[in-house]
Amino acid sequence: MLYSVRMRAAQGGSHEQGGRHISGAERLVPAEEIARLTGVMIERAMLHSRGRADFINLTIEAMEAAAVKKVPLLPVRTVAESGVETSRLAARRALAGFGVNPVAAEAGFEQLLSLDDSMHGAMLICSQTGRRLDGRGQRGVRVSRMDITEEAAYNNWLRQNGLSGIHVREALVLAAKVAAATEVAAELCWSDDPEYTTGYVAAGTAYIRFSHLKPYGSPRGGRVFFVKPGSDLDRLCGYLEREAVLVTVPAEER
Ligand code: WAQ
Ligand code: MG
Ligand code: MG
Ligand code: MG
Repeated sequence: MLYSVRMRAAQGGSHEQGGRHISGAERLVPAEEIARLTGVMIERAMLHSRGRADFINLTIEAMEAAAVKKVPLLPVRTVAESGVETSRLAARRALAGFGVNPVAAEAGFEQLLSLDDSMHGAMLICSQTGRRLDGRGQRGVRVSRMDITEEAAYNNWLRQNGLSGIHVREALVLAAKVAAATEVAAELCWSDDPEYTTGYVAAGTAYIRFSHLKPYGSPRGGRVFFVKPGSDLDRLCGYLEREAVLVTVPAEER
């Protein structure tokens, strides 16, 4: 049996009461790991660089093991650009390469940059028109119920790719789940953690990192999922929010 363990933390009350989002985490683990993991999650919420949480929601839920879907990690590469403008330009090019209309990419950047504070989830934006599709406002769509299959193999894979740290470790898992949705053309993301400037563009074939998608010190970040026209949004949200996914390390890269 696997358990979905989810934490979300806010300041100034709960997310529902309009509290400011501080941090969140999502894992899928066997029973014996729950106690240690929840301790780590709570510590993280209390000591976060975005501020001290005064509301923490912890959810632990058993998942039907037979319903767990497997998807592979995405091949990763890094584009090192020292400036924010050059990084964003390179990210726009990557989005175009994944079939996102430049008008929609522009709208995605604008919507991310105009957030006055961080959202809890992601915005769904049409990959052709740039129109916001989810109608969830500041809450957005929260991807949930995912994890890596084997920790040790993942650690090796990260090391081989020259990657380390909690941000990239979690983002690669989330991006693999999102990119596996046929409705999603591409994802654009950067962190809301002030000291973390690296962001990425991901799609079914690649996860491309850009070293400066925001200025150092900015607490503004977010995620945009560019959705193909004509997609079934209920099916997509059901998959992102509720279907359990284990992300696997490709056999030839262990
Ligand atoms: N589902 C949907 N959106 C989410 C989720 C989720 N589970 N978790 C976070 N977000 C959104 C939300 O709007 C956050 O404000 C925003 O993303 C940023 O979240 O080096 O750490 O956890 O390759 O701060 C990317 C680069 C790091 C990693 C991203 O995001 C790398 C990161 P954070
Ligand atoms: Mg996070
Ligand atoms: Mg896809
Ligand atoms: Mg964060």
